[in-house]
Amino acid sequence: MCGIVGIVGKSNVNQALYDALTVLQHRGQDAAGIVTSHDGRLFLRKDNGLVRDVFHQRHMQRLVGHMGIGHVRYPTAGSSTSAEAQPFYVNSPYGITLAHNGNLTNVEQLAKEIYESDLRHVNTNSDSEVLLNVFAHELAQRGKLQPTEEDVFAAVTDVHNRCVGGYAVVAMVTGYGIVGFRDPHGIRPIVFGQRHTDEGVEYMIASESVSLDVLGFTLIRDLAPGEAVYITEDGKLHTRQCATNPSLTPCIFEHVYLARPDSIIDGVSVYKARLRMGEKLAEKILRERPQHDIDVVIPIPDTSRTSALELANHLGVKFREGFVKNRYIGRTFIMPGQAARKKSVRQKLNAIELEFRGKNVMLVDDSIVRGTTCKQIIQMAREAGAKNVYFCSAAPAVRYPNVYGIDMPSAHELIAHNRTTQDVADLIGADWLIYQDLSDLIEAVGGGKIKIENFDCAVFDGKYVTGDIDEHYLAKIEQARNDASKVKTQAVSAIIDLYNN
Ligand code: PIN
Repeated sequence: MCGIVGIVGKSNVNQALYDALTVLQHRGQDAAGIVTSHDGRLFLRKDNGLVRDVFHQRHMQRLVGHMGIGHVRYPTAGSSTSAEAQPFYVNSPYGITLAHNGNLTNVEQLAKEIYESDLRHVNTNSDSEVLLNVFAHELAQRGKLQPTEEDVFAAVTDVHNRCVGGYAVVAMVTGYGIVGFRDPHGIRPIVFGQRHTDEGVEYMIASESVSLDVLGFTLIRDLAPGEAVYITEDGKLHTRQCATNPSLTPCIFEHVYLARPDSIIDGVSVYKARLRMGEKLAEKILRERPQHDIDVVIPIPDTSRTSALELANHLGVKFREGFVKNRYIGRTFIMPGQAARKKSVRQKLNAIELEFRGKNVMLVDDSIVRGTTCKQIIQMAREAGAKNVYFCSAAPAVRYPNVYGIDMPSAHELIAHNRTTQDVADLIGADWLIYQDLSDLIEAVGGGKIKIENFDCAVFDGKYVTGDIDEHYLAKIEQARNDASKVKTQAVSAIIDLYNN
């Protein structure tokens, strides 16, 4: 999962890009980058680290220009080296830079084509650099000295024809404009909006609407699946459907915990979706145990708080803050390797004993992935004196890997893979475990005012919407994506090697 942003403004956009990336920081803490364009020149700064650490005064001063793009990275199939921080750059045609959120599932085939047919060199293991080269190649095929919006849209159509997977992209064509586009299934989110200034209208394209809000832009809308938006350097906006057979199947996991609750994705408020998740969970609890003995509902901060609150309301049970989070420690899952992950939970969360002593507590989390964190949290609740520890997951059991750009563990690392609810309850040490039903999660997200019927729910049901994922592919990523290979930063090349052997 990554965050992307692009701005075409009326004055220098460096500060606005920086601010937007800070707002999108939850989507990736591994690396950050900004590139701007001024007088036909590019200015780029990218490195590993948080936005606040990557950009210093001297970098910001150099990032001049009225348009630019930015990226925050959470490593997916790629590696953690600073060479793989985004945006990526190719000099031909025009000088194109690109930032990508998602993952291409046919990257090995594309990498081969790029090398053997397009005669292009790719210098990293990142599928985003592959995507950039496909786009650059297709734009170059138009053979124009000055690309028009028709040329840019035709190149996006060709990208759709060649690339498979989840991708939300912003790319800057130096001296011409910024294009944003979304894969034909609309798996990853991307929105655009505008703000009025004395000098005229400015446009922003971003992963989440919250970055528009915070910078005073108004949301125009989400890009439709397969659609592209092109904003020329002089501020003219064009949109076009570039895919032949688009269908909206957005990633439901964005609503579970990836996105900020104050974002609106495909017209759905993430916050409201989470409230509805809590309501659905309460209904399930009442169905399973109408005579339950829950004394108190306690969220595991922060994401689950919204659902936990509504769950408690619907049960008519007290909602209490039983855990305090140290906000100065990074998200647990950014730690490479199991040992570090285990160690950090206690550094991150502390229990308020008086909320646990002698009580039957219902802990609520957004999801159970590896199960390592929640196991320790349940243990902490017991040590704080809880009589019974029940556990609720606002998402269904995560049983399958993600292949569209969320850094999920491989199947064997998922605690619920090939296990029943009771197996998981025993393993994490819960006296009672309740998972959200998938139909309820779909209803919670897609059943509000804006109706969405189909989602990418592959992590729950193993159905991959791009239709190209088979046992062979999953076996490849199983090998490529274990923690060791991530640390060794060889994931994509491992996939390519495995494919070739
Ligand atoms: C919470 C993110 N959320 C917490 C990620 C823990 C699973 N874990 C998924 C729960 S937040 S475990 O966004 O950082 O607030 O299954 O590995 O134990």
